[in-house]
Amino acid sequence: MEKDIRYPIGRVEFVEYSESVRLRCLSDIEQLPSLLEAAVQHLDEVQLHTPYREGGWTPNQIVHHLADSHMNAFIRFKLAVTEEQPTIKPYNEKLWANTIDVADMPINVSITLLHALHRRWYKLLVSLTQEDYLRTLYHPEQQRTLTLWNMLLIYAWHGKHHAMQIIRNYATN
Ligand code: NI
Repeated sequence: MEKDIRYPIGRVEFVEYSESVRLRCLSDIEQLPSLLEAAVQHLDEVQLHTPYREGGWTPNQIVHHLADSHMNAFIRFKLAVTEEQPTIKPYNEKLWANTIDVADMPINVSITLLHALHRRWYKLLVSLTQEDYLRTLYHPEQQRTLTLWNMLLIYAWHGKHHAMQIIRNYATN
Protein backbone atom coordinates (compact mmCIF):
# COMPACT_ATOMS: atom_id res chain seq x y z
CA MET A 1 0.00 0.00 0.00
CA GLU A 2 1.27 3.46 -0.84
CA LYS A 3 2.30 5.49 2.16
CA ASP A 4 -0.05 8.35 2.97
CA ILE A 5 2.14 11.43 3.51
CA ARG A 6 -0.65 13.05 5.48
CA TYR A 7 -0.02 10.46 8.20
CA PRO A 8 3.75 10.28 8.73
CA ILE A 9 3.35 8.42 12.05
CA GLY A 10 0.15 6.59 11.09
CA ARG A 11 -3.19 7.02 12.82
CA VAL A 12 -3.80 7.35 16.53
CA GLU A 13 -3.96 3.97 18.28
CA PHE A 14 -6.49 3.63 21.07
CA VAL A 15 -4.57 1.27 23.34
CA GLU A 16 -5.56 0.22 26.86
CA TYR A 17 -4.37 2.21 29.86
CA SER A 18 -0.87 1.31 31.01
CA GLU A 19 1.82 3.08 32.99
CA SER A 20 4.34 2.81 30.16
CA VAL A 21 2.00 4.35 27.57
CA ARG A 22 0.93 7.04 30.04
CA LEU A 23 4.56 8.03 30.64
CA ARG A 24 5.33 8.02 26.92
CA CYS A 25 2.33 10.25 26.15
CA LEU A 26 3.18 12.66 28.96
CA SER A 27 6.73 12.91 27.67
CA ASP A 28 5.48 13.51 24.10
CA ILE A 29 3.28 16.35 25.30
CA GLU A 30 6.06 17.83 27.39
CA GLN A 31 8.50 17.67 24.47
CA LEU A 32 6.23 18.85 21.66
CA PRO A 33 7.06 22.59 21.78
CA SER A 34 10.80 21.83 21.57
CA LEU A 35 10.30 19.25 18.81
CA LEU A 36 8.26 21.73 16.81
CA GLU A 37 10.71 24.55 17.41
CA ALA A 38 13.55 22.37 16.10
CA ALA A 39 11.43 21.31 13.11
CA VAL A 40 10.96 24.88 11.87
CA GLN A 41 14.24 26.40 13.03
CA HIS A 42 16.02 26.21 9.67
CA LEU A 43 13.07 26.86 7.38
CA ASP A 44 13.16 30.08 5.37
CA GLU A 45 10.17 32.33 4.69
CA VAL A 46 9.34 30.59 1.40
CA GLN A 47 9.42 27.14 3.02
CA LEU A 48 7.30 28.37 5.93
CA HIS A 49 4.60 29.44 3.50
CA THR A 50 4.75 26.45 1.14
CA PRO A 51 2.30 23.58 1.78
CA TYR A 52 4.10 20.45 3.01
CA ARG A 53 2.06 18.55 0.40
CA GLU A 54 -0.25 19.56 -2.42
CA GLY A 55 -3.44 20.92 -0.90
CA GLY A 56 -2.01 20.67 2.60
CA TRP A 57 -1.18 23.24 5.25
CA THR A 58 2.03 25.26 5.28
CA PRO A 59 4.46 24.86 8.21
CA ASN A 60 3.25 28.32 9.28
CA GLN A 61 -0.36 27.09 9.38
CA ILE A 62 0.63 23.85 11.10
CA VAL A 63 2.38 25.69 13.94
CA HIS A 64 -0.55 28.05 14.49
CA HIS A 65 -2.97 25.11 14.16
CA LEU A 66 -1.16 23.30 16.97
CA ALA A 67 -1.56 26.36 19.18
CA ASP A 68 -5.28 26.61 18.30
CA SER A 69 -5.89 22.90 18.71
CA HIS A 70 -3.99 22.51 21.96
CA MET A 71 -5.58 25.59 23.55
CA ASN A 72 -8.93 23.91 22.87
CA ALA A 73 -7.60 20.57 24.15
CA PHE A 74 -6.33 22.13 27.37
CA ILE A 75 -9.74 23.68 28.00
CA ARG A 76 -11.43 20.36 27.25
CA PHE A 77 -9.24 18.65 29.86
CA LYS A 78 -9.99 21.40 32.39
CA LEU A 79 -13.72 21.07 31.77
CA ALA A 80 -13.65 17.29 32.08
CA VAL A 81 -11.65 17.46 35.31
CA THR A 82 -14.00 19.98 36.92
CA GLU A 83 -17.42 18.97 35.51
CA GLU A 84 -19.35 15.75 34.96
CA GLN A 85 -19.10 14.75 31.30
CA PRO A 86 -19.11 18.26 29.83
CA THR A 87 -20.17 18.75 26.23
CA ILE A 88 -17.19 20.29 24.50
CA LYS A 89 -17.28 22.93 21.79
CA PRO A 90 -16.07 21.84 18.34
CA TYR A 91 -14.49 24.44 16.08
CA ASN A 92 -13.79 24.66 12.35
CA GLU A 93 -10.05 24.02 12.21
CA LYS A 94 -9.82 24.75 8.47
CA LEU A 95 -11.32 28.22 8.93
CA TRP A 96 -9.25 28.81 12.05
CA ALA A 97 -6.12 28.09 9.95
CA ASN A 98 -6.96 30.98 7.64
CA THR A 99 -7.86 33.84 9.97
CA ILE A 100 -5.63 36.93 10.15
CA ASP A 101 -3.87 35.91 13.38
CA VAL A 102 -2.54 32.87 11.49
CA ALA A 103 -2.02 34.32 8.02
CA ASP A 104 -0.11 37.36 9.30
CA MET A 105 1.68 36.26 12.45
CA PRO A 106 5.27 35.05 12.95
CA ILE A 107 5.37 31.40 14.06
CA ASN A 108 7.57 32.19 17.04
CA VAL A 109 4.51 33.76 18.68
CA SER A 110 2.70 30.41 18.60
CA ILE A 111 5.88 28.49 19.52
CA THR A 112 6.17 30.67 22.62
CA LEU A 113 2.48 30.16 23.33
CA LEU A 114 2.89 26.37 23.01
CA HIS A 115 5.87 26.36 25.41
CA ALA A 116 3.78 28.11 28.07
CA LEU A 117 0.57 26.21 27.33
CA HIS A 118 2.20 22.77 27.36
CA ARG A 119 3.86 23.58 30.65
CA ARG A 120 0.44 24.21 32.21
CA TRP A 121 -1.11 21.24 30.41
CA TYR A 122 1.70 18.85 31.35
CA LYS A 123 1.46 19.87 35.00
CA LEU A 124 -2.26 19.07 34.96
CA LEU A 125 -1.83 15.77 33.08
CA VAL A 126 0.91 14.51 35.39
CA SER A 127 -1.37 15.06 38.38
CA LEU A 128 -4.20 12.90 36.98
CA THR A 129 -4.67 9.42 38.44
CA GLN A 130 -5.71 6.30 36.54
CA GLU A 131 -9.22 6.96 37.81
CA ASP A 132 -9.13 10.54 36.56
CA TYR A 133 -8.32 9.25 33.09
CA LEU A 134 -11.69 7.45 33.14
CA ARG A 135 -13.45 10.82 33.32
CA THR A 136 -15.37 11.62 30.16
CA LEU A 137 -16.46 14.42 27.89
CA TYR A 138 -19.02 14.42 25.12
CA HIS A 139 -18.05 15.44 21.59
CA PRO A 140 -21.29 16.61 19.90
CA GLU A 141 -19.87 16.61 16.36
CA GLN A 142 -18.50 13.08 16.60
CA GLN A 143 -21.50 12.13 18.74
CA ARG A 144 -19.38 10.09 21.09
CA THR A 145 -18.09 10.05 24.61
CA LEU A 146 -14.34 10.20 25.06
CA THR A 147 -12.35 9.38 28.17
CA LEU A 148 -9.44 11.56 29.21
CA TRP A 149 -7.30 8.52 28.45
CA ASN A 150 -8.54 8.67 24.83
CA MET A 151 -7.81 12.39 24.84
CA LEU A 152 -4.27 11.85 26.14
CA LEU A 153 -3.60 9.32 23.36
CA ILE A 154 -5.10 11.64 20.74
CA TYR A 155 -3.10 14.71 21.70
CA ALA A 156 0.21 12.97 22.31
CA TRP A 157 -0.23 11.62 18.78
CA HIS A 158 -1.55 14.90 17.36
CA GLY A 159 1.51 17.00 18.20
CA LYS A 160 3.97 14.48 16.78
CA HIS A 161 1.74 13.86 13.77
CA HIS A 162 1.97 17.51 12.69
CA ALA A 163 5.60 18.03 13.69
CA MET A 164 6.55 15.00 11.59
CA GLN A 165 4.65 16.36 8.58
CA ILE A 166 7.15 19.23 8.62
CA ILE A 167 10.20 17.16 9.57
CA ARG A 168 9.61 14.40 6.96
CA ASN A 169 8.99 16.93 4.23
CA TYR A 170 12.24 18.81 4.78
CA ALA A 171 14.49 16.01 5.98
CA THR A 172 15.43 15.02 2.42
CA ASN A 173 15.85 18.56 1.06
NI1 NI B 1 -4.47 18.65 13.54
